[in-house]
Amino acid sequence: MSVEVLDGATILNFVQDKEAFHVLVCDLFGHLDTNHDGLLSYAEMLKELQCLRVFETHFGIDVKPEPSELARVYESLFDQFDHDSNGTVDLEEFEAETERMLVAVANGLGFLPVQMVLEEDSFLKKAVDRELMTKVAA
Ligand SMILES: [Ca+2]
Ligand SMILES: [Ca+2]
Repeated sequence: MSVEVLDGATILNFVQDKEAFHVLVCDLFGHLDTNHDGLLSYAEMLKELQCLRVFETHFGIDVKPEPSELARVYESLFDQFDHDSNGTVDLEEFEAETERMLVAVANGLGFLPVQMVLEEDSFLKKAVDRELMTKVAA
């Protein structure tokens, strides 16, 4: 974990670099797909869903919910990913929803830089790393 400063543009630039974004999404998908069947089940998604919840806490949306309530939150997040409601998330659904969520976060941040504690493998950390690398290269 590290503390990073980022704003909406950091995230948008990252999402708009389609090729790099796709590679990372595939990477994360493969990482989550522990039984390698090309689909993410609810159990496999749970780790990622928990990261997304960390997000919400950062934005002060949430107060500590009951465990049963938490399970409902995870299920509804999973449903958001599972566009065709067949009980599993395929790569296409995963990429589309990840992009949508990141754009929503970016719009929420706007142009005001904020400080966030980021997990090493999270998308936001990669977005920040990427921005730093572009700046060094320029
Ligand atoms: Ca799987
Ligand atoms: Ca599905």
